[in-house]
Amino acid sequence: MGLNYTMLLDYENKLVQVKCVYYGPAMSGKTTSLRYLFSYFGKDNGLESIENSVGRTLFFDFGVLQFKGAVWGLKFLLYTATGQDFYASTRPATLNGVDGIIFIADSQIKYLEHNIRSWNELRTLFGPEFYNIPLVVSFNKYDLNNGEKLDRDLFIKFIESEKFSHISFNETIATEGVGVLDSFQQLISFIFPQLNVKVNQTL
Ligand SMILES: Nc1nc2c(ncn2[C@@H]2O[C@H](COP(=O)(O)OP(=O)(O)OP(=O)(O)O)[C@@H](O)[C@H]2O)c(=O)[nH]1
Ligand SMILES: [Mg+2]
Repeated sequence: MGLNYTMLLDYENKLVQVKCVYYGPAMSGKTTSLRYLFSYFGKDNGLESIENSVGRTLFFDFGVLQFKGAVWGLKFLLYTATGQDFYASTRPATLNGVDGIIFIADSQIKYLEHNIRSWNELRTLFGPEFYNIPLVVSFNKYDLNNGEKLDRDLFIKFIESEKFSHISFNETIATEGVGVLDSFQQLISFIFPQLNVKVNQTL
């Protein structure tokens, strides 16, 4: 299908605008991760979520975080794609124009297949361009010990990580915010390799 990805430069307002999407299987912790990020930057009300009555994402969550640069500002449009297959048809629209992806995998071995299915869907949506998109894989729910953990190395091998221009892996506990900021920082450094971006102050 071939989705576009283009960074937007707004010369008038001196803003670089990028779009990042949290993607992954249902219930892996995408919304929780993005909520944590917004609350970390003191923007608890900055995230719009379209949810059903039991807190599952219907279409997406969306919010904007803006950071100051010396001359140019950075504007991040942040989305989560719904993990529920019932709404799968909305995922390509959420991904369109994406500059970077944080793939939230579920660390529980029993969800290996869900992770793989979601990953394969993502790869199919992009085709060969997939490997050029900056990507961070977060093995989330790392705190859960009620069952075997996903074999990280096996997953990394399965996705043929060596094919990517920019990919990294980390472990997160979204409910406690552990590793969530690291994933975001890592993605930024992939998108802006030349910049030493420190996202500590929002506009
Ligand atoms: N123990 C634990 N629970 C988590 C973690 N991250 C998320 N959860 C819980 O997992 C459930 C699903 O989290 P969500 O953030 O709604 O998952 P999602 O990926 O947005 O789900 P969909 O929008 O339905 O695709 C919630 O009950 C969260 O509190 C984590 O790191 N550890
Ligand atoms: Mg969600």
